[in-house]
Amino acid sequence: MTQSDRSGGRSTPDVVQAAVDGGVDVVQLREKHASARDRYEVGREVRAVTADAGVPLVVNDRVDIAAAIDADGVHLGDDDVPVSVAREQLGDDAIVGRSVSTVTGARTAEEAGADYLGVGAVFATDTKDTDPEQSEIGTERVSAIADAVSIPFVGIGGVTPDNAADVVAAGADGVAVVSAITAADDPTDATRHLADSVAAGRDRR
Ligand code: TZP
Ligand code: MG
Repeated sequence: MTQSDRSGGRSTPDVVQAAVDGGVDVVQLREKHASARDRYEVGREVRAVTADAGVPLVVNDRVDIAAAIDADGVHLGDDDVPVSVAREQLGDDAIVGRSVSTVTGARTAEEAGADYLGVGAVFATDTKDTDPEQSEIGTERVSAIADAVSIPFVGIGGVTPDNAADVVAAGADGVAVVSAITAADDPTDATRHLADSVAAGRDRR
């Protein structure tokens, strides 16, 4: 996941390249404060980096940008178009993800046809202003959601190499991060450490 204003002056495509080099499985383009034109321009560069590496790319919020840059899919939240609308516009093969923070929300998103969920915020984070009810849901909620749905999901929010294993051991299929990679001195190294922590979490199941 990228967010250029938290990338220590590095360009988004450069951070994505570093994360890809470190073994990231999926990239989400998250340029919350950028204009549509900037999202499109940066998105095209990120698309080139991810396509070269064979890494899927999803676009946060915007179905139109996802279509315009030929991304693999879109990631939607409460303020975005419904999953069914994105599916209709992007097609059956597109990846459509949904942010949720509750068991009910997770079940609803699964029924609506989401391919995967982003669950959080698991821990405290400065990256996103989350409503108090949606923040710091903790690993117990992660386990409850794992019991409630069968689509894959990633835990997000305050995830670092130190706690990613706990999120995965609790039942998440993986983790999604912003600052643990974008603000790292060495984003490639940080990605490797996250992957090691995720693997350790799987071993604890
Ligand atoms: N959704 C829930 S928490 C969050 C998003 C986008 C922010 C995650 O950022 P960080 O820096 O990994 O805590
Ligand atoms: Mg959104």
